[in-house]
Amino acid sequence: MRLCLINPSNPLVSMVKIRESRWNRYRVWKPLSLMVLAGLTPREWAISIVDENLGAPDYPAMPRPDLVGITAFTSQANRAYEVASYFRRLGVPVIMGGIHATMCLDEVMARVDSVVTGEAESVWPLVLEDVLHGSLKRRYDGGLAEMSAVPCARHDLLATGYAFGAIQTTRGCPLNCTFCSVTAFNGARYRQRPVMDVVREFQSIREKYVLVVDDNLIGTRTDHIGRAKDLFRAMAEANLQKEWIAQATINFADDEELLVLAAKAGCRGVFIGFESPSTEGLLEIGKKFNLLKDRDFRASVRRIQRHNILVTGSFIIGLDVDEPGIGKRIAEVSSQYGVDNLNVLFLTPLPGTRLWEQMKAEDRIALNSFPDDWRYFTLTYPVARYRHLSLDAAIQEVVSCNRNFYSLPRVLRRLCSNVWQRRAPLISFVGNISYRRNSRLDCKAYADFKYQRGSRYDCVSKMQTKPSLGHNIEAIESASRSLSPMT
Ligand code: B12
Ligand code: SF4
Repeated sequence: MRLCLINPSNPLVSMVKIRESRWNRYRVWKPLSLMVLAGLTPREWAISIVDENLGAPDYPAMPRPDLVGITAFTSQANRAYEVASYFRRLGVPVIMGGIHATMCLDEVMARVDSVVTGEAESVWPLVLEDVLHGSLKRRYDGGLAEMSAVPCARHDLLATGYAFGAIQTTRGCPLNCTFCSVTAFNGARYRQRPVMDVVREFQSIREKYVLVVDDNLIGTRTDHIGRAKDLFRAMAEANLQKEWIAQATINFADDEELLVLAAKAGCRGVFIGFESPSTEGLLEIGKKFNLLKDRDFRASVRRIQRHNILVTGSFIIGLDVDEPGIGKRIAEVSSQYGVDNLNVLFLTPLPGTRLWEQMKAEDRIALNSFPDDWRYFTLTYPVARYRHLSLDAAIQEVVSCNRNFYSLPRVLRRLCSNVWQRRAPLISFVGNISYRRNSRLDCKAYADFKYQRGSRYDCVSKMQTKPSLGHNIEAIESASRSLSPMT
């Protein structure tokens, strides 16, 4: 039996534009979900994984599969439906799973034969049994998996074409920020895989560089951090010879022993969500965690960097507290914090989040013709109506933020400082150049975006009839005024 697992591509995602920027070659990441599913699949199935991010294959030339499994983030949903429809026309049953299928169940059920919601570990073997017996059900719910049931992913199936391997060591996040899907999907309980399972899986990864996909590798509580230390000790003892990057909360900086162990285990970079430069902004999105301990962010970043670990800071533009000038402010604040890279994104109501519920209730989701508009839910397009920023102004803030932070003098200053401190200057330089190039590609994409979707923001009259929902009518009027005639 042939199983074909597919990761659909969205050409609007800047990091998959390899032809336009060769630096993106270092930023195409392996679809771990499909490698985990393959790890759960009995050996009698012949499995192929198609990652469209490396280029869509010639499907008609492929041997006909007996079953197709498709994964999708929300931004990949449209392409997922196209691929599903192609295989269904051939009479091949199509199953979809992952975050979008879980959050938009009805939409997905209407377009595929069967849907797996939640984490797949507890149900995937049953799904395959049902396929073999011709009794595939319309829906399976995996809920939250036991972490000891997470198998070693099949890293051998996607052996070439990637700069980084991928692994997961924990799931879930207790912080439940309003804009983030993780707590809704993976739960608030922080669940950790057994340390030795992780070490063994690391050993099966061929790439020297690895992305640890955990949303927060170290967790927020003392016992979480104790486990992270155990993991790092075991990784160092196993002498894995890997270098890896991960995501963590800013408390990573607070424990010297944790930093020493992480560096010894191969940590070279960490991605931290600062989200907003203001207290009001952090309160608005529910990330009070960043406000604890009266934190000095610059000192925290420095403490991490002293261990030769690069820091990428992530911020959001479009919060209700954000006013014109926020882009420049974020660029300045990030430079003050001393981060090596900056990732700035539009506030995006992703289905299943608290933000989605709020914006939907307030009629602030501007791009709401689904499933067509999902393609813009990449966090690099403004899909909502922001309180103080018109469509043009929101785009302008992101552009000016990137221009400022990734100006050549600033990039060179960071390079010199990293060379001086012998802190992975090459990796940080490649990161800077890649972000710089992608922000330029995004600028071009915004012109098309405004042409194709700009008129959707032009609904002042509709919103004026609902003042009780808390809209700033002035901001909305200015949004419509600022739309170019092209839109
Ligand atoms: C790694 C990661 C990335 C990598 C992706 C690597 C890749 N090619 O897959 C990179 C950095 C490229 C990335 C990019 C983006 N990401 Co991202 N990413 C993640 C992260 C941190 C981990 C995903 C992961 O690998 N998990 C490990 C696997 C094992 O878990 P899983 O994917 O959930 O799969 C399990 C189940 O869902 C299920 N399953 C999944 N697929 C299928 C398919 C079938 C057939 C079945 C049966 C089951 C099944 O089984 C698996 C085992 O239990 C998640 C956060 C999270 N916790 O999910 C965010 C997350 C998925 N990303 C998110 C977003 C928004 C994006 C971007 C749009 C924006 C951005 N700038 O980051 C882009 C879009 C990229 C694109 N191509 O469209 C959101 C998605 C929300 C949504 N509703 O779509 C998340 C949830 C983060 C968040 N804060 O909300 N991301
Ligand atoms: S943004 Fe980060 S800290 Fe907040 S809920 Fe998501 S994973 Fe947790």
